Amino acid sequence: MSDSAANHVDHILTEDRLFPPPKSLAEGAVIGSEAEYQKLYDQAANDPDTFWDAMGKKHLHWFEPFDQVCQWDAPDVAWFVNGKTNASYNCLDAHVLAGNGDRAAIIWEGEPGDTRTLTYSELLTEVCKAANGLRELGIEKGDVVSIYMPMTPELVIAMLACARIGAIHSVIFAGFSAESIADRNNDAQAKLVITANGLYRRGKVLPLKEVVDEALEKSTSVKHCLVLQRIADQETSMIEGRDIWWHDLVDSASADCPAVPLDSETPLFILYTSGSTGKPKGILHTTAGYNLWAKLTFQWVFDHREDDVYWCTADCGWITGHSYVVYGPLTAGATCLMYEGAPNYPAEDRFWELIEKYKVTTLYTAPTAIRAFIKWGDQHVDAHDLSSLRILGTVGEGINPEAWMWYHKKIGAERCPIVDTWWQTETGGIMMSPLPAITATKPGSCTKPLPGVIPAVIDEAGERIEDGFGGMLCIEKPWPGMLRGIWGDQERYVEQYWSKVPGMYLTGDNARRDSDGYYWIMGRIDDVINVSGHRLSTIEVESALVSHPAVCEAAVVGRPHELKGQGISAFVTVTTENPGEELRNELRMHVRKEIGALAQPDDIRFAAVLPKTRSGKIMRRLLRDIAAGRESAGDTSTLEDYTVMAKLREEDDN
Ligand code: 6R9
Repeated sequence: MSDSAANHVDHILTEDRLFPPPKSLAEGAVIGSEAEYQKLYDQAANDPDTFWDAMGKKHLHWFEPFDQVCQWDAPDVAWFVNGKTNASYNCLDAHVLAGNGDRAAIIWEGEPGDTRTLTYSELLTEVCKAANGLRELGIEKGDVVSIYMPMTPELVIAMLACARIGAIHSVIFAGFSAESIADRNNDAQAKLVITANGLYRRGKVLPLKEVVDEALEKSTSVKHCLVLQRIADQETSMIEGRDIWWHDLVDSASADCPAVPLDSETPLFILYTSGSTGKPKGILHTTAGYNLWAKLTFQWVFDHREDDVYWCTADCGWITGHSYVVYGPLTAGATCLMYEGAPNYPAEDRFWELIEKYKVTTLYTAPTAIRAFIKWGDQHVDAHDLSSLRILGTVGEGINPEAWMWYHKKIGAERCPIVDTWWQTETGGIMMSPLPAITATKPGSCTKPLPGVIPAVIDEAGERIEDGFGGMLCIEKPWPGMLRGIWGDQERYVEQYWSKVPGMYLTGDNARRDSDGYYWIMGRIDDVINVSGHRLSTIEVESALVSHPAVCEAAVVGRPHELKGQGISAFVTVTTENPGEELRNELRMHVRKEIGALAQPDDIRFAAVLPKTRSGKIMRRLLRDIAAGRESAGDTSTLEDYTVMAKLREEDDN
């Protein structure tokens, strides 16, 4: 264990397993050798203008060329200045004009088993019709459109229709409350809400339109509501003059709608993410830089090949859905599987059934899903042929090494590289990740930065930290996909991302770089636990707990402690029925043995479930309140299941 200075985060978990990339992937790979990666990385770092000039010209269509690559005056940035492009053109027209219109763009499966395939030509037609429909409703360039829809092709069509005419989409997870929708509508001054009359979830119908109706009572700027009839025989109240059926508007609209040439910095979308406290913030991304970053990172990280069937399981209500269901893969001309429903409906093998059925080559999912699969049991996996898989990906949280090993062995049959991709809503696309054909992976590390990403690890005093110690992860130089601001709140933008470490983008995560130059994300800065002056990262203690066979998931938080400053509270879900004092002691000893006495939890609570965001991230902030015995303050609008908190408090009382 390192000597603990107050300025850095201690690193106590040792992980020395190393998995070389499969040799078979090198031939024909997008980035096929270490030398090639190093060349790209060095070019982007040393001569960014030349590098991005070439990348911009090669990978996007320009109605008018840009005359400057990057204008940077931290934190203000503009990429591909004065160029004109269009993200919907890059996603659709470009492929159709290149003769690839018949290639499948989206292979969709609804939860009840209904299916639909859209080729690039068909998707283009649908997007044009929808874009003309939006215009009929008075939507113009610069208007904000909220989208609250199930994972159906129309969700993608709605996003691209906005992009086509320069309207700004704001996708809201279908499942958020009426209040959350109204907040977002009002903050963005949305003019239109696009929704559906329902969605299927675990065999039930959720009446989305009813939620929207309630939201619209408090949404002052919204003029219209466009409603997809997802559920055929669902009674749906429609308010005359305000509400329009998608099929009434779009089906008869003209399919002729040329993409509008848009300035590179035209806002493409706003996406609300929960701040740790206070109201959600609308992260703003603009057209050209974001589009390029999404495409390039998709190609690099998933080593995209023409015959791939790629499946990103994320919902479009999350940034992963924006960048890796829509803009990245479609700009790259990929064939994407899209699935509407739950992973455990009708049974816990739905994902494996889909992979077998569609011969999926690339699977991109989240640690929360992987932990659920482990819990549900290997028999669901064993029943299916997963030999089509080539590459596995993960995103959203750190993946505990034991979950990584399961993914590697059970899903990847020890032959598929795992790309553990670290990035954020704010970064627009993947920032650090293994490259499947060349990077030797270590379970729990997102390995190395992609070309164009210059990370720095900084201590509390603002100094760079030497390798091996944890500190605040910052990004030194601008990159094309970076956020351009928080919608309507420039002050918060500067304060949150640009003031603590001057001139650098502050990610809000802690990280450490090891002696091989690999990065290890250590969790959010706010989550660090200070035990007797030692600053511990949550993920390391959690990974130690998860490495015990009885533990499925673990969340660790600090709580006030008279002697140590902070004590460690652990919340765990386990496979054992009726866990008690014996297991509690065993887990304490296990952590002690794995990473040391200092990290031994002071209290361990067995929970049925942990509070998570809708994208599956454990909400440690809420657990901190429980551990400290306080009421929860701050925003809980992104919490997946409100009853979880009540259950945890009940368990606490017992
Ligand atoms: C894409 C996305 C961002 C935060 C990020 C970090 C955590 C995401 C991770 C990871 C460890 C990874 N995070 N990927 N932590 N390893 N591979 O998740 O965006 O929803 O904005 O969350 O998620 O803490 O700062 P977003």
